[in-house]
Amino acid sequence: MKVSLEQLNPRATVLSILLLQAITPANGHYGFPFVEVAGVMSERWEYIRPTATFGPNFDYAGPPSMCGPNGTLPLFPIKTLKVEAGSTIVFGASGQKAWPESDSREPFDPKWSIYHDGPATAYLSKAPGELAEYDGSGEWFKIAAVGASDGIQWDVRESAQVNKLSFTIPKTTPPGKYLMRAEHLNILTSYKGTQMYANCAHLEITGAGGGTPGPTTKFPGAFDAKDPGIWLPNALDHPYQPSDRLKNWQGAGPKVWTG
Ligand SMILES: [Cu+2]
Repeated sequence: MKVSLEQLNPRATVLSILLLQAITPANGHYGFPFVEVAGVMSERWEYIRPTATFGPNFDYAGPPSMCGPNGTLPLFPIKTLKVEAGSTIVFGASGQKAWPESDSREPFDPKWSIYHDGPATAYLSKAPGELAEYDGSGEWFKIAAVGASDGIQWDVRESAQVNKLSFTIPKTTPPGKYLMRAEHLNILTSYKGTQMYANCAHLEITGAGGGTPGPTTKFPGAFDAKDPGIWLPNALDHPYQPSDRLKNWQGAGPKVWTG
């Protein structure tokens, strides 16, 4: 049955309007629906598991902590990007363009940049079979943490106008099909705390392998909201002198495995 606004009581109408305002794309935040392939940005959702929304994710302990809302399995079929271990994977950022965001096919906009300040990380998890059927319930290892290389300000911040996150696949990563998770955090002292933005790509990693990735963790399970790698309000008080704590930021979850 279709319900028009007139059929709803006045209180419900006000509530509906407030809800509509809360989900309007203009208020949307961001995600990483693109990857760069041989220097060219992919299509939206070509290699990335679609997510319904780019709204801030506070569910550090639940399934959305893995690949974003609705990212436990692909919402529709996507391609797998073949890459050699040792190469760099570039995730392209975008603001929300439609509701649900998974319906959007807007191309990469190089003028758009991440407008929140905070650290970034990347993780990999090997699928036991096909990526299309992999729910990410296996082991995950961290391959990168991007903090504040000057020890003062996050590398990814509004004033730096960053629109891509680049991560190197460790050279000795065992070959296979992997989910690759890219995350950016928006460090806040207010409201519900740190906001998480995460998306996952489908990768087929080639190469000689030889490494034993670890330590590993699980999603969900790697994080909680008060983890000292996530709840970082003091990191907004930029030090006058470089701080090793910001410079050497490793994030929540396991240590970075470099191969
Ligand atoms: Cu935001």
